[in-house]
Formats: sequence, structure tokens, C-alpha cells
Amino acid sequence: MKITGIELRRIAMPLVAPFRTSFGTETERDVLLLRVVTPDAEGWAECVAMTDPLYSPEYVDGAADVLRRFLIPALPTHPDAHTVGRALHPFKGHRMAKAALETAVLDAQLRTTGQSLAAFLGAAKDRVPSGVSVGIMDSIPHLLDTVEDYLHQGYLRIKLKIEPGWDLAPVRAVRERFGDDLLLQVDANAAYTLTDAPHLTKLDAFDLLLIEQPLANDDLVQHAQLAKLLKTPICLDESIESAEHAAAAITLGSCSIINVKPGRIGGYLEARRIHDLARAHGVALWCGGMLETGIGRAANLALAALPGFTLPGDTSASRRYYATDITTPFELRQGHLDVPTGPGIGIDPIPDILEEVTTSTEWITL
Ligand code: NPG
Repeated sequence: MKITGIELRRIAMPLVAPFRTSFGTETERDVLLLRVVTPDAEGWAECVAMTDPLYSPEYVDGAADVLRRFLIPALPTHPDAHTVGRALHPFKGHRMAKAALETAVLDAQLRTTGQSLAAFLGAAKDRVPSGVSVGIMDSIPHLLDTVEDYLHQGYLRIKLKIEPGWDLAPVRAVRERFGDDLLLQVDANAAYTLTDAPHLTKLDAFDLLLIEQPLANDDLVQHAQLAKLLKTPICLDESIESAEHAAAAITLGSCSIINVKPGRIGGYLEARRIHDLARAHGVALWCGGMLETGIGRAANLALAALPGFTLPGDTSASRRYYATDITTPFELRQGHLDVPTGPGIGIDPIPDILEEVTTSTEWITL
């Protein structure tokens, strides 16, 4: 497949409500989109890097820079998704930027052959159960109202963001108000240390599905120690940047569940490797989210339909994030989102809406 050029497009997407985690508050998503142009098809992808390097070392200006200076010039003359990965391998890190480039090439390739990303990855279902991630709030009543609204919309699982000072009380309040049957989990985004273990064991009383990334990104050994102290299963997110990290975490006993975000690990091919590894070891998976627009969401839904994804993911409906998405919005139906069936990621940006939210474009001729 010959690529004639690649467009880097920045868009500004206001969130319907501020989203607070232990590392910061998002009010607007500054998204980098890639459009790969070939004689036969165009491929789209969304880079999940955030404005600031607070979730991981990557950030959106850095992703655009490494793409234009190093990654795009390194593409093979006639790339496909597999050869893209090999060509980008010598460049260290920058997995979110690499994931976006590989995904855009893969989308163009699949649109050329008419195959959906879901079929290419090996999807086993046509809809996936939806959970929702609930940010840190200014008060417990506000949190309870927010959770109640999501449950009325049909979400099947609630994830509460936690941090020191906002953990036991919100979890207790949600359990008491919505009962023991609610599928409930928490996400610390690396806000604790192993010395907090006695405090974290108090979460065991609330029958949580999991605690996500309690300790620092590079604390695989400490997570394994914590796992021995907690009844609540540990899920890793930030710590897992590759199939090798997943293998190490499984071997050490650092987690029994993995949140797979294709952007964090360098793309959908690496996501499938982690899927196969985790499945072989009885490690449960779910698909995370990075406040994606419909472009990133479509591709994540294809991945979440693989058989090893046995827990509801953070793949929520478009209106949980954006009043107007750049694609046809994904809607919740009985707590599920449909997996796109069209060629490639199965969805396109709506040109007028895309223009309205665009802050810059850059065309790179190949
Ligand atoms: O629904 O897309 C979503 C957001 C889910 O909580 C969510 N994402 O740590 O998993 C996370 C968190 C996040 C959001 C991380 C934005 C980084 C940026």
C-alpha cells in the first residue's frame, strides 16, 4: 500500500463536565488526529496523548513532534500495519504516537480490503457491555447524583476515581446507596505507596471488582507485595506498556486483571498480543478509555469485542464526554455499545463538525 501523505490535525473538544483524577482535571480534550491518504482509501486514528505529561510521559505536542520528525519519515515505502511496527521499533517509547500511526495505516489497509477492524482482531461479539468512569467530585451528594444518573442511563459498572482523602468515604456511600449488586471498582492512577497498604485493605470490605493502579507506574514488585495483602484484585493500567510488561506483571503476581488501552501500549497489534498472553494465563481484561472521540472509541469497541475482554470497559457513550462528537455518536442500548461493522474502524468524522473544532492542520507529503 502506497501512502501519498499524512495529515496531522489538532481539534479542541470541550467535555460536558470537568473530569478530575488524582493527577489533574480535564475540561477540554486537545486531540491529535491522523489521516493517512492512499490512492485507494483514507485511514483515521486518534492519538490518546493528553495536553500535559501527567498520566504518562507522553503529551500531545510531543506526540506531534516525534511523528513529524522521526516516525512518519521512518515509514516503509509500501507499509502495512505489521511493517509499520517493525519500522518504528528502533525509536524508544512514544507508544501513543506509534499507536496512532500504526492504527491509521491499519485503518487505510482494512478499508482497502473491506474488512472491519473487529473481524481483523478476532472479535467474538457484536456489542460490548459499558461501564463508566466517575471523576473525583467536590462532595459525596454530588457523586451520588452523578452515579444515579449514569445508572439510569443503563451503565452496567461504575468506576470511581480515588486518591488519598477521597477513597473509603465515597466507596462506602456508593455501596450503601446503590447496594451490593452494583458492579463497582476504583482507580487510583498511581496515587498511593506501599506504606498505604493498611489503609487500602479497608477497601476489602466493599466487595470491589478491582482496584486499578494503586501504586506508581514502575512499581511492579511493590504491586506484587500489595496483592498479597489485599483481597481486592489488583488491575494494572499505567504499569503495562507492552506485552513484555504484561508477562512480567503476570509472572510476579503484580495483578490479576489488566486494563488494555491500545494507545498506552503502542497499538492494536500489541493489544492483541496482550490479549492472547493474558487469556493463556487466566488474567481478565477490559478496555480502558482516554476520553476518546468517536474515532478512537470505534477502534476500542472492536478490541473490547475480543473473547478475553470479560469485564465491562470504560467504553462509554459519546454523550458522556461530548455534547457534539466528531462522528455519529455512540449510543447506549441496554447498557451496551454496538461494535462497528464497516470496513476499518467503521466510522468517519463528519466534515462540517470536524472543521468547526479544528485548531490546526499540517500536511506531510510522503
Ligand atoms: O471513559 O474514556 C474514559 C475515561 C476513563 O478514567 C478513565 N480514564 O486513568 O483510565 C484512566 C483515565 C484517564 C483519563 C487517563 C484521561 C488519562 C487521561
